[in-house]
Amino acid sequence: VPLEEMSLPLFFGWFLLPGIQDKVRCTSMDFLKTLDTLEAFKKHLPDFTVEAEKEVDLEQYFQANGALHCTTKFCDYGKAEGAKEYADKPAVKELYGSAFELSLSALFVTPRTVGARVSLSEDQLTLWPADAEKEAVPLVPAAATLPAGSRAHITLGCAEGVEPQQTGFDLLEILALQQEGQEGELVEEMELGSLAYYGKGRWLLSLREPVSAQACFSSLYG
Ligand code: 2AM
Repeated sequence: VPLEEMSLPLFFGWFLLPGIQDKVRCTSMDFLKTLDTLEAFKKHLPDFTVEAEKEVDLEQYFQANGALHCTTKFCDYGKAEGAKEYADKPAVKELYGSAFELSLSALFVTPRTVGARVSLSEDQLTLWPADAEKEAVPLVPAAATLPAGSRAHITLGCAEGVEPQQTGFDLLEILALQQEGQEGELVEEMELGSLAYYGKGRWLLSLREPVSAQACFSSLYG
């Protein structure tokens, strides 16, 4: 990347503090460990992998990398549409470097990604780009009708060859189904919350107790 394009970061977002990163990673591992032993998961395994496997080790299936964060705006060093406008927003300038409490309300797993849904507060929504959901419309048409902040998530892992930005699309797909009135098939009450199946290998665990995660609003140059 040429130096003159380096004035804008790769992305802005909330970066989880180290202690809470470990906690979220452990919670996610526990969930994956339990999920792939459930009869219901085994029953729907053909929806999950195209290969005629009898079992899948979800902890191996997903690769995690980097510090846990919730992206607000992907800027691509200024090349992404609206990057400069976002960086110039008064809220972004004012709140840069501030601490926040993110609320993680659900975990979800698809054949492509595993992630945590972040339920943004009114204050946090001031940092959310207006077009975040609309950008997803070519892939998830119903995203146009979902409320701002619906795409907010933390990527916890991706299957081989899958880009992290897929996590947000996978979340939007599940939320679109919910909005259409599909509650998912309630599969099991787990210790962490209730697990529902949305077809095509999509699982959502609504956390009984949302996880509160301390995070710093900042950016990554990469
Ligand atoms: P993520 O937010 O779903 O994890 C660096 O690649 C970070 O920017 C990742 O966290 C990634 O996905 C996010 N990202 C990459 N490309 C993106 C895009 N086009 N739109 C939104 N976020 C993107």
